[in-house]
Amino acid sequence: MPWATELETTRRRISREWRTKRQRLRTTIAGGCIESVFQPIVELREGRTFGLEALSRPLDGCAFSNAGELFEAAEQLGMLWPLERLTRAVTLGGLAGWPSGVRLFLNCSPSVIMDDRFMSEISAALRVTPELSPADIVLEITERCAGGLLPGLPERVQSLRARGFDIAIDDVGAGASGLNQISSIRPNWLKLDRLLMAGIDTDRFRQSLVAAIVRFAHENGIRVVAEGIERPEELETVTDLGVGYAQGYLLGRPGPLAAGAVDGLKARNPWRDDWDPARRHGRSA
Ligand SMILES: [Ca+2]
Repeated sequence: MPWATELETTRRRISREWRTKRQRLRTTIAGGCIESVFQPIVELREGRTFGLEALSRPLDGCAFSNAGELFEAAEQLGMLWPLERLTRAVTLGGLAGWPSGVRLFLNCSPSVIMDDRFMSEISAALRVTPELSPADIVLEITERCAGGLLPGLPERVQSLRARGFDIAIDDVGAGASGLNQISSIRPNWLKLDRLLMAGIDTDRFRQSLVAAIVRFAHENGIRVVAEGIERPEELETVTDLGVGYAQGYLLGRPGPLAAGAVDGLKARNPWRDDWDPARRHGRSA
């Protein structure tokens, strides 16, 4: 086959695949084929559930098999706004029975936060959501959007903070969540990526790195969450390093929000039996 013909065939195939993917995405969004599940974020000093991160995943039978594939397609096709609008609506619309005093951690892509519709939309949603006010919500700025720091993002974040929201930088230590982003956004929270945490109990180098982050956070009034904690040894290590909050399968898997779900999640935490916060007297960040 001449190369020009081969090129044209490839171009048409790719174009067809993108059209199909776009159609699958439109169908998913139009059909509302998303559910929200919630994973606990535990405050380590007292061993209590401090917050719940809302995670969205496609329903069974959806055109996408998992959340990663779904959000990747939305980013590629420039459709993050309608997808995240749907996930926020599903999350905020399903808060009946929300436990009082527990914060909601909500993922938002930088491009969505920068959309002029974001502020008015989330404000309107909260006006009809009696369970929560902005002070109960931590907006996690995710690194799903490639391309680094968007122009105007620090100012937009500042106006969200002025309205009462807390701001977290998500996935610190992975991908686009770099030092420049942290120094520009000045977050209230840092969420340390799971890749930084995996096996941290046997890695002195990463322990030293996390200790430095904790010191920096403490000096600047920033709270730190260790993500992806799966083993008691990892939990023990991050606690000893002064990390104040943790999240991961060891502390609770994502689950539906039902009455008593928080207590249920806490009761299933295998580390709770021998948890002794009294012997933890390191500072927390
Ligand atoms: Ca997150």
